[in-house]
Amino acid sequence: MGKTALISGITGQDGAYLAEYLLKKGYIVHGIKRRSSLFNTDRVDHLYQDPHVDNRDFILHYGDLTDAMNLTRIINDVKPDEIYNLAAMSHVKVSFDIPEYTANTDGLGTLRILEAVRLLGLNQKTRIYQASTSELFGMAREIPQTEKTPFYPRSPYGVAKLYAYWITVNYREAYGLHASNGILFNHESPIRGETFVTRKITRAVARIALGLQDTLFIGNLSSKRDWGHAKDFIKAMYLMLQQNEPDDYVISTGVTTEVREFIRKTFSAIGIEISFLGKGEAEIGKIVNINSSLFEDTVGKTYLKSIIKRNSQDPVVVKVDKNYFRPTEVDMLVGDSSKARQKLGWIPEHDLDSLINDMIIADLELMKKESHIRKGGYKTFNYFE
Ligand code: NAP
Ligand code: G4F
Repeated sequence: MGKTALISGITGQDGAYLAEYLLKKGYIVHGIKRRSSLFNTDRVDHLYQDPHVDNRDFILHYGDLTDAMNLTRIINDVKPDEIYNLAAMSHVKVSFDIPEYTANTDGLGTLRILEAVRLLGLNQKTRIYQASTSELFGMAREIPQTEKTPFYPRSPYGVAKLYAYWITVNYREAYGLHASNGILFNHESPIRGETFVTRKITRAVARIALGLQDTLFIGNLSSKRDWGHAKDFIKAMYLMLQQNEPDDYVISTGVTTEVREFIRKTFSAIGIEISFLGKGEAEIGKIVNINSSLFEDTVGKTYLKSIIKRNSQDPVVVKVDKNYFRPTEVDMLVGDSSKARQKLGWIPEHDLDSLINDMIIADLELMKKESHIRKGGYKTFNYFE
């Protein structure tokens, strides 16, 4: 018999990759999805199995991290060997708009899962992974950040996750739960939420290349992040729950990059060289060269003429919009994941260039569909979030 895993946040980026990974390992995967007025299972639709079929190994349950009774019932029904608590209101900027909801979901939600496992007497059976975050380091007290670096969160999201981190440690120490925190640095992918900065950039660059959008409006260009690939990072979650002892681990690539550089690299991956001019809110990103053969290879010959024409009329493709700035910012994150590499044997397979490549290729494909839809006379929309 394979193991049984329960994933909260299965419809999110990490939940989808983790579900796929565990299914390949022979797990029966249960997931918690929220009720929504539109289908919200895009990222796991390829794993979906008809509920009328026997012996399914992928099963979804309606639930919400703010509903303790519902979580307790699901955990009691499933009696999982492993719980991966990935559900969260995960957007740092949005957490300033909905701080109480964020605290409830990201902070108390974790408590609800831990308490359910304890009350159901599953302490010895069920191992728990808590999705902690490098946002805990916030105004980072040292460079690079390790498991021993003091926390200094800078957003309602970071503060809620701080509670979740410590309540996980507390349940481990108080009740002997096999509960581990993965302190994951930013990880991205072609299925990253569209409003996180990397995906916002790769989508916008693809749209600009295809003539669907003129400008990328962006916030703080100078903040630095340690960006890895989600496909690498979910493997670390699994590894943590295979250890004899629970523990807390930093998961990161060890390389930090400015938002500005991420934008430059993304354009460059499709043959568009841009340079940044000006300062603060007046900073702009301007096309300085187009490598026609690289553009043709990556984007397609059909689109070359229009990008050249557009460049001759208006080469400015990036503008700063202060609405994307945060009340308090995390300026710089870079992690030291030596402990995970040594104890878990975790080794990431992607670097930043391969991540960007993966994302821009996927977004070009996606946006080409939109381009065809427009050419067919139908309406499509720009989202500037
Ligand atoms: P994501 O794409 O935003 O997915 C979040 C998931 O949580 C979605 O399935 C979402 O459901 C679900 N969710 C939100 N509120 C919920 C609630 N009240 N009850 C039940 N489910 C709820 O996030 P991700 O990037 O996969 O990240 C996974 C986890 O790792 C999150 O806890 C995040 O905070 C943490 N983390 C992420 C990173 C990163 O760089 N990606 C780094 C460190 C830590 P819907 O699909 O219905 O919205
Ligand atoms: O992509 P971001 O929104 O991610 P952020 O805030 O680092 O949070 C992500 O990583 C955390 C791990 O450290 C996770 F815990 C969290 O759940 C989430 O996945 O922003 C990255 C940086 C920030 O400094 C932000 O100010 O990019 C800057 N930025 C500049 N312009 C922007 C924009 N961010 C967004 N979302 N949109 C912009 O237009």
